[in-house]
Amino acid sequence: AWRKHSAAEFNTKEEFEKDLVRHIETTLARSMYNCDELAAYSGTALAFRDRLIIEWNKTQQRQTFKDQKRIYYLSLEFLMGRTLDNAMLNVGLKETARDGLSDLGFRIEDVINQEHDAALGNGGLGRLAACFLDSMATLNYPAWGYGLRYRYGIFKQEIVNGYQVEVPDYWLDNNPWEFPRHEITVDIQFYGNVKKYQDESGKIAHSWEDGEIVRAIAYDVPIPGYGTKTTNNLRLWSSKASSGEFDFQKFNAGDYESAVADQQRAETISAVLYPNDNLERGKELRLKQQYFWCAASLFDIIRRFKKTKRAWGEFPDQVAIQLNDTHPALAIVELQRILIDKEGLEWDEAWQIVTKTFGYTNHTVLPEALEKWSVPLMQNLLPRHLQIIYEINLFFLQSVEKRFPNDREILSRVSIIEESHPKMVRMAYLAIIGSHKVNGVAELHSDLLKTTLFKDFVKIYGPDRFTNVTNGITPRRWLHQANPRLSALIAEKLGSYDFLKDLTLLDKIEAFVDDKAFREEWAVIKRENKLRLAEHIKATTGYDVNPNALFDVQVKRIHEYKRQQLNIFGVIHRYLSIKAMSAEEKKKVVPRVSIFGGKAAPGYWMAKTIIHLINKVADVVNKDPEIGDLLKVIFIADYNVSKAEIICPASDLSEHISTAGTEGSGTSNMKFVLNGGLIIGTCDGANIEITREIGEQNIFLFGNLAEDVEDLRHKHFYGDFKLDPQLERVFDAIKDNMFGDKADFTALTSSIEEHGDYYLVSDDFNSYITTHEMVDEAFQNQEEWLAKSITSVARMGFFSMDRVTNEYADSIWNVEPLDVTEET
Ligand code: 26Y
Repeated sequence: AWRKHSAAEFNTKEEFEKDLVRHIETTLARSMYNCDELAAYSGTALAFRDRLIIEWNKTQQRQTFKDQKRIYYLSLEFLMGRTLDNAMLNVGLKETARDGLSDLGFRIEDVINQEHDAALGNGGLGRLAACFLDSMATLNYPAWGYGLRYRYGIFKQEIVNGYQVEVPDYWLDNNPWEFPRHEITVDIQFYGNVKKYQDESGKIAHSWEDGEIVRAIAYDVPIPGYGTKTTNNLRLWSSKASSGEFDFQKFNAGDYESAVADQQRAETISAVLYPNDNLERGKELRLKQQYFWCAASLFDIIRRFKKTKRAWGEFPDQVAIQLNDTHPALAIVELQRILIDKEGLEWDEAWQIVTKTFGYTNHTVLPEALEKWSVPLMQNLLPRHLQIIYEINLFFLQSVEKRFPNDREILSRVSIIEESHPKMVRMAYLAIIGSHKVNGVAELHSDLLKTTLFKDFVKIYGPDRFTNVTNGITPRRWLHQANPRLSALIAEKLGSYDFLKDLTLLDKIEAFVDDKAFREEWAVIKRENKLRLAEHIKATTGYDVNPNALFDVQVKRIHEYKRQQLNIFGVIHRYLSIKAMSAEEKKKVVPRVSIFGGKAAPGYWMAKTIIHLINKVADVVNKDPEIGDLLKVIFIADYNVSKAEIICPASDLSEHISTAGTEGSGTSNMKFVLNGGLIIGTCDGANIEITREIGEQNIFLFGNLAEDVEDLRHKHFYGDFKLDPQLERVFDAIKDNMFGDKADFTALTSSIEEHGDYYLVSDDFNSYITTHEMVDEAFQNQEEWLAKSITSVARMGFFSMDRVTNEYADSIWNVEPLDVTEET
């Protein structure tokens, strides 16, 4: 009966308008007479937020009452993007809001565009975490995300004179989607020292003393599922100085300045997301972030567990913790520390609990992305944790020695401690040893883990600890929200939107691949989406692009292994070829727009050079009267989730061209195909499984295979290297200063010509160019292209994040969804 009191559950346009006006006039204290789009956004967000809060509270009550095992997803990154559109679609009231806003003189699209992206992540790993949250809620799993509430998310990228410039992303001002929980705090300790003592029973015990305390404050974000009542929680921790005696004394002693400095130092911990993607830097502040967040999250999880009054042995039956890469690997050590130092458990019993609780997901085999922390650094910051790591390592190595008594080498290879100067803690090894399951993110990637990086551990633990769960994407955001018209067309053919909850139902649209009206609509939708992107390009770059041209897109973080340099060299090759053509020959050219987007880590010089080259090529090509509409080069600044929602539906072809064996999975490949775009790609990451699902006639694969990469690199290293002649022509143009001062690009060309071409750009160049020629030919037959597009979408069901979530639940977490049909 108490539910009736809530005024918040509008269902009609009129009720929505009432709520909207009430929020604008009271919550925001604005007048409807000068209500701008921003106020309309805030009012709409608050009206929907009210609805979410009610289901959120009920979900938390229901989950507490049912008392089942819960999933805790620990990730330093959650690349959420915008929330309002998603919330409207999830509760099924977007059209109601559209009508209501229109009555008040607003276009819903403009209102939605007022929202700032929540960009607490770098790229794929962070977006995967966001897709997990969406799926776990949609499938009614009792699940919490835990992360950091950065004051600054990933920087905003501006392009000035062709160079990337980083601008801070201050996103928190009037963000309606978070709820500060000032009463939920945890005090976190750093530095200090370890005292040994005898407890009452005479046992040797340890206590971690002194040091410095920083307070963690919880901020909660509701995560609604699609078409379900379940609204889960994402808890983000913010750091603040603890208001202990210490400060109080300083204030009273008149040392105001140093008290404020302490405060600021504490707040620095959650101030900024590290903008490195796949590039480890070993900074102390980053280690502080990791421990702060792991310790606060574990304290919170344990507090919840203790309320159930269960024995510690039942902890793994109540709690599954998933580690998103090694960033939260300290949680393993922290749980062991709490169990033995605070709860008095024996080592072995505690360690059993720990390993049953954790699962570890690896996202990369790149050596420069593997986390290692210097032992002296850790000794200073987390002295007790370092002791425990040594202890874990000792017991582990003893067991290895017993199993392989005649293999001395294996001990140093698998030791958590690397015997370098300084010694380093290998976080991936700690994560493997402390978890019951380790998974890679695509078949090839998981196989490579087992045969290369973690080979010794497969020998030690057997193959069962290692598994694969190929990544996926949420169809709610990446089809329904990003491409509403395509979603509606599919729903019309299938008779419902059920495919958004069971993406395998998409296979039923294959029956319409020859249906003329359906095909025409499909083509119209792609064209509209291209026009929308063309408008964005015009507004942001000033360039006009021809919507009939082939839109060729590569958007992702800029990294040498992802090979944007291969793409831009290909573009230069195309440019030179067109320039050499007669007027007759030019008539046969398929017009192209080459679209790039992506951020470079601020300290990654080579990546910044690639961005610079792309922009310089754009300057020259786009202004060349001999080229006209035949080729345009566009760099879209500040690629992020909301831009991806515009870009993915508008591509004809997207590029996923990493050196074989280097990309964990890739997930944008899935987003593009799901939106009816074709792919040019290498046999890498999930491209391989996409090919298996959609058929090799529907994808443009090229390049050397992963199995050949080692040999090729070896050959290069011993001087057996010949620059591809077509690439040489491209380099000659660059060296002729065609794209500005050649000196700006020497690093890029010489990394290939002189320094071993580690990413095999030259080896793959010919195959890449030839395959693009096949793309051109295929594009000229629009009827066949359309058939490929429809067939591919129909076969993408496997890549739903819901399949991924269920696989983790079955094979790693052992967690069941919670029945929400009956009212509790
Ligand atoms: C250690 C630190 C510098 C670091 C920070 C961020 C290391 C790695 C990362 C991010 C990695 C990442 O985004 N990896 C991507 O994860 C996706 C989701 O599994 C994969 O699809 C993609 O192939 C992989 O590069």
